[in-house]
Parts: sequence; C-alpha cells; structure tokens
Amino acid sequence: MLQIDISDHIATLTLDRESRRNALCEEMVHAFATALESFRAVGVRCVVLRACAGCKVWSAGHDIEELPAAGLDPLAWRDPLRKLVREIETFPAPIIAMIEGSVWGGACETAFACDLIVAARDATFAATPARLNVPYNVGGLLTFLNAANLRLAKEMLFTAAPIPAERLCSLGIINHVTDAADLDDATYAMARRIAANAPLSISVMKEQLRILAGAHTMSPEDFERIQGLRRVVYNSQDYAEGIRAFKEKRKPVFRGE
Ligand code: YXS
Repeated sequence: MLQIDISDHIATLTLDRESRRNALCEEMVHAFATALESFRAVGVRCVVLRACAGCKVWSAGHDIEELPAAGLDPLAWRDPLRKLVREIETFPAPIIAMIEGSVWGGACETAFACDLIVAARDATFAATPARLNVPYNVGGLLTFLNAANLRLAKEMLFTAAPIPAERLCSLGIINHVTDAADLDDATYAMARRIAANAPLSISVMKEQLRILAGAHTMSPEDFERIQGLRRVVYNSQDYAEGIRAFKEKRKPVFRGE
C-alpha cells in the first residue's frame, strides 16, 4: 500500500493501492505512521508524499468502506484520517505533497496538511463531505481554513467540485504547479534545498507554525454546540444514504433528514 525510499536525507512515500484508487484505509495509515517513525530515527530532513507516476487518481480520500454506520462520529479522534493529518503536522521535518491526478475528500485535507504542495498543472482537488453528507470535524475544517481562505473553503466544501491546481496556485493555496513532465524535478529540487538547510531551525519553525495556526480560542459551549450539530448529520438518514449510494454506485438522494 506504501512504497518507501530514502536517499540523501530525503524520504519518499508513494501511495500504492491503485485497486482502491489509493483510498486512505487504516492499514495504509498505520504503515504511514510506522514509516515516519523510521524516518525520524534516521534524521530524514524532508519527506515527499506522492502516488505512482502517471496516476489518474492521487487518492480517493478516506476509505468509505471504513466509515462507521450512522450514529457514530465518522471523523473522531482515532479515525485513520485524523491520525494521518496529525502525523503529518507533527513530523519534525517538512513534508511536500507531490500531486498528479485527482485528489478527493480526506486526501484533499491530507495534501493541505502537508507543509508544501507541488502539483501537476492538470491536477484537481475536490473536498467531498457534502457529496456524502459527512459532518467534517473541527480540526479538519481548520486545516482547510489555514490552507485556504474562508471564501474558497466554503466554495470547495459546499460545491464538492474538483478545483484545478492552477487556480489554487494562483490563490496561494498550492506552492507550485508544473507540467507533469517536470513535477519530479521541481519537487526534489525543493526537497534538496530544504534538506541542505539547518534541520533544527526548520523543525522548530514547523512546530511553532503548527501551534500558531491552531491557536483558536473556543468556549466549551461553542465546542459542544458544534459537536451537537455534527451529531445531527451523522445520525441522519442522509448519512446512511450517502454511504449506501456510493456502495451501490448510484447518485445519492438526500432529503435533508
Ligand atoms: O468497484 P470496486 O470494488 O472495483 O471498487 C472501486 C471503488 O469502490 C473503489 N473506491 C473506493 N473505495 C473506498 N473508498 C473510496 N474513497 C474509494 N474510491 C474508490 O475503488 C475501485 C475503483 O473505483 P472507480 O471504479 O470508481 O474508479 P474510477 O477511476 O472510475 O473513479 C475514481 C474516482 C476517485 C473518481 C471514484 O472512485 C470516486 O469518486 N471515488 C470516491 C471519491 C470520494 O468521494 N471520496 C471521499 C471519501 S470520504 C472522505 O474522504 C471524507 C470522509 S469526506 O467525504 O468528509 O471528505
């Protein structure tokens, strides 16, 4: 599910589960966390997270087969996608998302949680909670808000439409877009530049920026209101319908209940 390579302080993690369009399942996330632990042990200074060269789908997002039945929080603290985002945010060296093909749902958040994004010009990013009637969690929405701005986050989350990488780059959400043929060179040139700088300063600045980006005060009452609203969604008929429709390969019929 995951290919691993390390060379000159730069590690490469390649998503390799084409049969399920690189859907992010628990087993893959466990392998991801184990790999990052091994990179930490050998002092890796930059990680490139990619899919197999020439892929049409970088990742189809959370493994829908692993979403819980209605009545359970689909993005709770121990959920694989939540763990994956935390692993990325807390790893002590920069992680560059190298993107080609289409990126869906939780994989969109995964890419946005990475420190830098280099994408092929024709890549697309689609945030899909509204496509499945999933109540995104607070930390996940904060990832979108920190990566984008409120207006764009609302467009992505409300429309669930694939947004071209070039547009996201023009808005500063993606660091660089290149022709697909130059994607490797552009990504690894940046990785080599990072790896040649001081790792301590970079790891401390990455952690400082993580803390600052997450420094949003919220009253316990507001948090409980948000959780109550989310419960209405994952307790709904529409939540069950969203997953059922995906499994039955048909468009969902949402009734707003
Ligand atoms: O029919 P088989 O058994 O061959 O399996 C199919 C798909 O069911 C499977 N697959 C997935 N399995 C689990 N979780 C997924 N996210 C997922 N996506 C795909 O992979 C096999 C090949 O898929 P197929 O035939 O549709 O491939 P395609 O090339 O025609 O189309 C590729 C996609 C990505 C456009 C299409 O597979 C698709 O629309 N996938 C779902 C994308 C999506 O809605 N992802 C959001 C997942 S939920 C999530 O990330 C968060 C919870 S949230 O929604 O809140 O953001």
